[in-house]
Order: sequence, then structure tokens, then C-alpha cells
Amino acid sequence: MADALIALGGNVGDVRTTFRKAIANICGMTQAALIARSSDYATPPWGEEKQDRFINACIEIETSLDPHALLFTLHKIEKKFGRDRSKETRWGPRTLDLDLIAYDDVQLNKPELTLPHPRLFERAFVLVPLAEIAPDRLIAGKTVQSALGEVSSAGIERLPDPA
Ligand code: A4P
Ligand code: MG
Repeated sequence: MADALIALGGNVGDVRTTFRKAIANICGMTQAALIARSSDYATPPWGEEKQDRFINACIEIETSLDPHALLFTLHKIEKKFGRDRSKETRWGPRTLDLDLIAYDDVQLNKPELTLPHPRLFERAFVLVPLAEIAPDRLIAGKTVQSALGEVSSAGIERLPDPA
């Protein structure tokens, strides 16, 4: 079994409900056990600032799928929850984005799959939820907590757990 960290994001529709259902799908469709789930966070849009704020969260799973099969399944789940890549702009609005942040200590450098995720260390919207569940995890030689210390988390707000 491998340990994988997955970031969830979205800013279209009822994103928190989408996350709840998507996480159930991830566990069901990737033969995975859920090890940890962060809180949901409201985050200012990054990359393309003229859009609604996002909700972000991270999960840690244990899976028997290899990294490519895992990403393929994540893309299927994005589609199931209304994501249509043909109608999107880069960094623009979306119902559900699932990024594979790390998979054990695997390093890959292909356009279709780069591991660890190439933009992780620029993104407080990933590092804040990740630090909640895996602060001491080493990724590319840095702990998540120390990477978080190098970015601004201004405007990121932890949302209360749903009742
Ligand atoms: N790909 C390569 N490596 C990976 C990996 N480790 N995980 C490839 C996931 N995908 C990977 O993905 C584009 C291609 O990257 C895929 O075909 C995949 O094979 P995408 O998700 O369609 O890419 P994108 O969304 O256009 O760009 P990128 O850089 O992945 O950005 P995001 O994070 O997906 O951008 N602001 C806030 N606050 N919160 C957000 O969640 N999200 C975005 C979307 C922009 N701004 C945001 C947020
Ligand atoms: Mg993505």
C-alpha cells in the first residue's frame, strides 16, 4: 500500500457537499482507506484573481493503485462532479479540482504527472490544509510546516465543521 496526499479545490456550486461525496468516491474507486481529512478552508483565488473564492481541503489515503492509475481515477471523479476541462481556462472557476500532491516519496517529471506536485510550495491554499493533517511530512526535503512558513496565508479562513 502507498500513502498519497490529495488536494481538493472548487469554487462553483455547493463545493463542501461535492467534497464530501468526492471523498467517498475516491475511497470507493481507488481501493483506498482514508487516513486523514483536513477541515475545509475558504481561500482567496490564486493565479486568476477575478473569480469567486475557493474552498480547499486535503486528504491522506492509503491506496493500492499506482500513481498513474490513481490520477486517472481522480480525473474520472472530477468529471462525475461536473468538471468539463474543455470549457475551462487555466486557473479559472471549476466545480472540483483534484491534485495529487505526493505519492510516497515517488518523483516523476512528466507533463501528465509530476510528483511531488510542481506548484505545491507556492500555494498556501494547499499548504494550510495539508499542515493540519501532515505537518511533519517531508516533501522534496522540506516539512509541510516549514514550507507553510515561507508563504503568506493571508485571507485563508478555516470553516466550521458541518453540523
Ligand atoms: N498533472 C501533472 N502533475 C499532476 C499532479 N501531481 N496532480 C497534469 C494533478 N494533475 C497533474 O491539470 C492539468 C494537467 O496537469 C492534467 O492534465 C494532469 O495530467 P488541471 O487540474 O486541469 O490544471 P489546471 O487547473 O489548469 O492547472 P494547475 O496548475 O493544476 O492548477 P490548479 O491548482 O488545478 O488550478 N485558488 C485557490 N485559492 N484555490 C484553488 O483550489 N485552483 C486553481 C486551479 C486556481 N486558483 C485557485 C485554486
Ligand atoms: Mg489541478
